[in-house]
Amino acid sequence: MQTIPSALDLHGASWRDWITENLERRCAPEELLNRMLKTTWKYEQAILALDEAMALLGMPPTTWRPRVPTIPDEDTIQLGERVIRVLGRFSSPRAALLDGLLSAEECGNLIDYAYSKGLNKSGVVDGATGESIKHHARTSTSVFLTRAETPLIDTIEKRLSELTNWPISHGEGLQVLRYEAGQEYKPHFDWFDPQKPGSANHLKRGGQRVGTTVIYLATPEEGGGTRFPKSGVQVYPRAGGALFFADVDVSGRPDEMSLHSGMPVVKGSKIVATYWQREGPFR
Ligand SMILES: O=C(O)CCC(=O)C(=O)O
Repeated sequence: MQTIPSALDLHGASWRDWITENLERRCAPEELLNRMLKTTWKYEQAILALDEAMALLGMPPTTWRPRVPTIPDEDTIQLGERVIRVLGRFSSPRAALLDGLLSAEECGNLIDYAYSKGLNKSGVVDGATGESIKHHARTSTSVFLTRAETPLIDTIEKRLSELTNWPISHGEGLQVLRYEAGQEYKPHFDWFDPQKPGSANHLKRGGQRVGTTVIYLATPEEGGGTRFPKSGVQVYPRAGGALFFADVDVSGRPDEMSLHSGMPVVKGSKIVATYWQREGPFR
């Protein structure tokens, strides 16, 4: 009979010893998880291994579990009829590149709906006041859509909630953005800096932003990648695909590695829908 290795043994005895010894030394499980995710450990396996070790050591295993949106550690994710393929995973920031999140028809219908509402020059949050201001760092046009504004938007939000295992009530509405040649969004964080006065009102509306999904609705002919300058990772937009990334680390702290940019479009138009998830219900 074949025995299934325990999660704790998945990466060999030295990892098993490292995990148990550090837990015995009362290191925070979140810190260990952060370190493990910078290596070959996958998110869910690392959590299982920590749970197993804590159970072996007689510690209550479920009290520490991180509360962040998470995409299952699988190559293919089936949600109802839809099959979503995971094309890539990155550990810092924690991110997954997805194919087939939306059908071509859904992309087209969402674009048409956004256009029917009208797109205006995009804004950025002013750190001092919290107001949305126009800024040379962001040159796209965009429109905010409220939660469940149409049956299609409701379907997409439910899909994203199921995919990331995060309540739909914690999601902000979608924002549809259009970039023409030369337009971009320079490096920025999606999280609100708790040190800046302008963040207070935003944080009151559901806490920190913990997850971002950039859904690619239209593929530009050239350029327009989404780039993480701190890790050097860049992904290229393909309509129907998406890039999920966590804005916070597994302890819920803003992740500096999540600095990202929408690179300038060189040719054609790039259209995306951005979906942000908060730590609590969004009001
Ligand atoms: O356009 C992109 O690729 C990224 C969009 C983005 O950074 C954002 O909406 O926060």
